[in-house]
Amino acid sequence: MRKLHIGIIDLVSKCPTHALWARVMNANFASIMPQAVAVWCQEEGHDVAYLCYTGFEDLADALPENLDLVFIGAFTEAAQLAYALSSQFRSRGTVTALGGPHARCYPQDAQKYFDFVLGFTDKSIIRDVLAGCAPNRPMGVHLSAAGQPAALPGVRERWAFIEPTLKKAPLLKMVPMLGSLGCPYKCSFCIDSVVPYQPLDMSVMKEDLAFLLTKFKRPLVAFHDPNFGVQFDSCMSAIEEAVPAGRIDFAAESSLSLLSEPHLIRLKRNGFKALLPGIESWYSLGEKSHTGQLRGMDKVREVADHVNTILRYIPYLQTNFVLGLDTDEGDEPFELTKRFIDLAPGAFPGYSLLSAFGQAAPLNLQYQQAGRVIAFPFHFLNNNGAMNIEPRNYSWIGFYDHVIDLTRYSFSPRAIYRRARATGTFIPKWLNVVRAISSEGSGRIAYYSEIRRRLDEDPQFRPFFERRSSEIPQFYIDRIKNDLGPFWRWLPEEAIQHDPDAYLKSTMGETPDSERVRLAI
Ligand code: B12
Ligand code: SF4
Repeated sequence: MRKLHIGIIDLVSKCPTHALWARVMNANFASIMPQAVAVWCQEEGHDVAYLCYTGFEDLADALPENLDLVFIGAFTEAAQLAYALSSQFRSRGTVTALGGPHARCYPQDAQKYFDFVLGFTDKSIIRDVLAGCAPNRPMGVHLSAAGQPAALPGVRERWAFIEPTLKKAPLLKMVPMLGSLGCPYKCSFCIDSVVPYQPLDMSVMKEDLAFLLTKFKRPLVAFHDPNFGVQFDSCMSAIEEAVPAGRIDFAAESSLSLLSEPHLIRLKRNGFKALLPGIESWYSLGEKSHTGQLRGMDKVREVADHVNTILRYIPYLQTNFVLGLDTDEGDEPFELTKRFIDLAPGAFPGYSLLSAFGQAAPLNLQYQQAGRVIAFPFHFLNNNGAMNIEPRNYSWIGFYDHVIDLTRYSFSPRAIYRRARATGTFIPKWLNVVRAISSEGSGRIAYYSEIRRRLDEDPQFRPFFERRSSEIPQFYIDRIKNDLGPFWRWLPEEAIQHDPDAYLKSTMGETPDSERVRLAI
């Protein structure tokens, strides 16, 4: 096979940005898979140019012009940028392949704009793309392995791509690693609820940790496991065998049910500095938060207690909530979250608006069946730019009023001050303040207030939000145009739209209920 010139782009940002938080953190959010794909392509004897796009690079010039093949990794929020890039590359004769969360969630849509769309990806899938590297148009080919890969290149093998990416991070430098894939829990809204739990080879993890100790005085590792620590003892033993106590700092997403006090003692001893557990709801998902049948204020007290215990061991804690779940009704869920903020002031609250990412989760089929999914352009589907499911128990105006009120409460000067006081060490204190005063706090309050105002005043808003019209409000189109800047002209006109019910149609051959009858979910 001839030697191919291959480009690999990891779209961490969906557009150019100047935000302080992005400057400090985006390079730390690089994905593992584009680096793994780069390693595999090199192993097959090809030339690779890799770019992690953090929103500060000149995308037009960052890669060589004469590429045979380009792989783009994108979240759904970056889909429109990815589509525009693909059409620019195709115009130069480059074959394009899309992988990552967007390709997994919206393959039918992505096939219209890419020659290859990749779901679960292992080395043999990449070999297939390399061997068949030719345009597939108008519809790209969808390839997916039967499941998650059994092994992935470790840090040592990915280092040639990690190092230049971390050079862009001015302060914290987080090395992305994986200890496991999938999850044994079954949270119905989650992409991993149907992916079997699978630990990765601990000897690779040990080698990688030892390798990192040769590269940094004090490495910082971010585990990308969907639910870190499911096999807690073997994972901790591997760390203890490879790392002298406290020489590496770690961050991980882990569920509350795994964070018992004995586990916290061991996590602290082993250098864990940041944890991101999901609470999601005060009325459901008790298994994950280890609160069983507890509901409402009882669950708030129990979880706040647990979170305060965690904060005695772990300096940085983000607690994740989903707003707009079907189990929520009236003021209570929002008021309960405020009480939680009062009772556990040191935790940073991460809010996600309920979102159905295409075929990410089985539950999305039911939302589509019920005709509740709204075709907000992908650019806004990042858990806060838009909520693409009509809330079951709120009007849109009522819902946004609650979301704005809760966001204001969470990022008020009083809450920021209490969070800073309850956080022991400098970097976590500083991160919490920057997040609160930049895009996540004040930025979101301003954005949600604009949406709320337009729900009253913009004649295009309510019909679209209520699925009475499929015409995307000009407000959203103008934003995409503005954000994409020079790439706007490469975005195919129809790529602003997508079919919000494509998953349902692909699996059941059904159209959603055109009479808009609500099904009980
Ligand atoms: C770790 C994680 C993060 C980390 C690291 C992100 C990163 N850059 O990788 C952090 C905390 C930074 C993060 C941030 C966000 N995340 Co996140 N995150 C996850 C999580 C928990 C695990 C993903 C993971 O790495 N798995 C391990 C890899 C190996 O498996 P995989 O993702 O399934 O990938 C397979 C294939 O998709 C493919 N593949 C993946 N990437 C690529 C790239 C190429 C080029 C190719 C060929 C193939 C390929 O190969 C893999 C092996 O089969 C998932 C939820 C989950 N449980 O999976 C959410 C998830 C991916 N995140 C999600 C979201 C929405 C976000 C945010 C927008 C949240 C926010 N509002 O800030 C941001 C966006 C960040 C960004 N733009 O980079 C959504 C994505 C939905 C979507 N369609 O876009 C998910 C699915 C969670 C959800 N809500 O359901 N996230
Ligand atoms: S515990 Fe987390 S990763 Fe596992 S299914 Fe639930 S939300 Fe998904």
